[in-house]
Amino acid sequence: MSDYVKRVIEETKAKNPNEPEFLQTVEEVLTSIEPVIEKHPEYEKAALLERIVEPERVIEFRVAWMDDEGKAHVNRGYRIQFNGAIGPYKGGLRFHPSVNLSILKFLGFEQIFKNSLTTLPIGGGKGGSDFDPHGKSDAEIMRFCQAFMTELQRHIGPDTDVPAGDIGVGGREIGYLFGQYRRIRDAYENGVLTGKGLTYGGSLIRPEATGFGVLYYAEQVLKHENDSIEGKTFVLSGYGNVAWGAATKIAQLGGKAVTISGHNGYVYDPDGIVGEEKLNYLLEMRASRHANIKMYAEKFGCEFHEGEKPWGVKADVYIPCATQNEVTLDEAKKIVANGAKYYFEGANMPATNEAVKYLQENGVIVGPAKAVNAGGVSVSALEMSQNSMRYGWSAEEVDAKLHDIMKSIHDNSAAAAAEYGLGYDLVKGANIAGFAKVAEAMMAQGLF
Ligand code: NDP
Ligand code: 2IT
Repeated sequence: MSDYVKRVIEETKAKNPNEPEFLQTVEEVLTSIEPVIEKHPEYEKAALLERIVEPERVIEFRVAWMDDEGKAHVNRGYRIQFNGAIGPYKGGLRFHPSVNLSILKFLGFEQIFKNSLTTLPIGGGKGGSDFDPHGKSDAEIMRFCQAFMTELQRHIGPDTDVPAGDIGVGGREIGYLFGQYRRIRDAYENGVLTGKGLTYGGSLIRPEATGFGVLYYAEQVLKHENDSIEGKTFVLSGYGNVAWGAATKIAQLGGKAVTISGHNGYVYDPDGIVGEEKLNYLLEMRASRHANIKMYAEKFGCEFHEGEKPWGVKADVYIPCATQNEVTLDEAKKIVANGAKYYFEGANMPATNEAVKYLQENGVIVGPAKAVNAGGVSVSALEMSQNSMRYGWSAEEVDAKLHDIMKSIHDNSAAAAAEYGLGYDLVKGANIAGFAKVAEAMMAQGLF
């Protein structure tokens, strides 16, 4: 390994001992871009890697809100403005009890390279709170979002930092967040958030974008292998925004998703999660106060595997769409044993680094998160463009642009890997292609 890369990984570990998820991503990205670092000795003198692993700004704040019984609660809010070299900070907000600095720093770091890969001018950021939306009433969600935005608003803006959704933050939450931003700022700056409703500046296809993008990327990979989606069986985890979009597009392309999952287990539906009734039910479940994957099994009479993950189910293609580290080495072994050829990351960092390595070494083609799930943030950037123009594109126009972007992401990743003699390694290729643009912009802008 290059001495410079090795040193920065060690220093980052020493500086952030309590941030395992962040360190996992740093190790993955920095080891992937080694050949670029070797080609550019000037990066070490400019301390480029030391700078890129350090967020430009970390904001942490108190969020106090009142429940329906009049009891006060306090949560912690965050926004990580990780890297603004190629555009305003851009990335989602996650509301989940597991949220902490390590999780948001891994997501923010990953977002830098993902956003660069989209070919669009957006920097990397991420935020959220350890607030748990499960079981909360609509009024409680609204009061929490208002309290969260009361502080966040002073740090963001359409040209500064543009948050969006992630786990626990969807269209409803974005609406409440925007309402509070508008009330405090007294300006119609709707480019400050993406994933908005269609009546106040949202983009068509943004709700579908991440899941559709996953399949548009997958199509490129399968084409490369002289293969196609039609007739393939898919194992998915999650049942939220990304899993819904992916299952919808799989059905449209003639494939069949046979599993979905939540925190408490997975559902096996051998007939496939196809047809409007089932796909709409995913949306209903996700929006419900009592969201629980078991509801699907009961409604459609399928097997529910309590406390289990779906990776032992046999399929052609595996697409994790829930959360980080849901595929460990043991689970990667199950995927390989099932004879799978493809694994695409809908969620962010769904696998450990050793699991990814095992999949690749055993002939599974891995599409990494920062490439595969970049369709969501891509259409977010298109939403920003439409807000600036004060004009909206049709669903067909946005969908066509999304398709082109996902193809570029695939092609640029494959070309970057080939350029460095790495074959068809889409993991290293995505890191190299994403890093190259940010590195050049940082070098051009001087020491900062
Ligand atoms: P949603 O909130 O819509 O859905 C989250 C899903 O993940 C639910 O099925 C939830 O199940 C499950 N889940 C969450 N936490 C856990 C956990 N600790 N263990 C097991 N299951 C869990 O989120 P999204 O669909 O938006 O996000 C899913 C993933 O995709 C995340 O990794 C996110 O970062 C990533 N992503 C999202 C994008 C977007 O545009 N929304 C864009 C790119 C990536 P349950 O309710 O039972 O906990
Ligand atoms: O992880 C992600 O890319 C997102 N949650 C979407 C971010 C965005 O700004 O649309």
